[in-house]
Amino acid sequence: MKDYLSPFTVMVNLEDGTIPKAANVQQRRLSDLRGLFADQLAEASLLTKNPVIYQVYEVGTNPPEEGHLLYSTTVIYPGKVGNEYFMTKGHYHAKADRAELYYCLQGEGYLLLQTPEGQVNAQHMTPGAATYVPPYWGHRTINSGSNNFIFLAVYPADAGYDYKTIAEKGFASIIVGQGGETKLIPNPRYQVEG
Ligand code: M6P
Ligand code: ZN
Repeated sequence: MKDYLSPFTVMVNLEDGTIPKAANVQQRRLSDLRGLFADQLAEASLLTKNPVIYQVYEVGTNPPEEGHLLYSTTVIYPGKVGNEYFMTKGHYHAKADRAELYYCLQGEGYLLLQTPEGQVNAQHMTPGAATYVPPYWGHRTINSGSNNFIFLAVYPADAGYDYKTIAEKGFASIIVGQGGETKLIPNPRYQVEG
């Protein structure tokens, strides 16, 4: 007889974005994002404090196999490195044709997307925004507000992570706060090829 996985429910705490029964909790400090911020002097100076940039609570009960989904909440704390807002590392999917859905629960920020050729797209997210990451787009989230930016993400269990491309080339654009305004500007450290 077929071995069916039993349906289940996991609660997301809507106050703080945590998933108390998460199988996987990942905390990322600035040292885990070393080299990703445009202002390397500001990054080096803040590394002495090494603040927590974000936490991910993943419901990991599903096997990482085609057909299953995984889901997680991410809480990005407010802050900046130089004038660039706190953000996630960002990744392409190891299986690049796998899509993803983001749903904003609290705060405000951007989902920054990029094709392998360097075409960039920024989606503003506020509570209630359901933003689709189509296949092949690399993605990173950025907290452009002054409170926690919290969202739920749902993705194919076999999507996997390619962090290397972003670590080597970066994103073509960055999101900064300058003079009370949030701006999408070219990334001075973006590596076009090689
Ligand atoms: C979302 C999902 C997760 C991802 C997390 C943090 O919750 O996309 O798969 O792990 O954001 O992003 P990153 O893995 O780029 O640090
Ligand atoms: Zn993803």
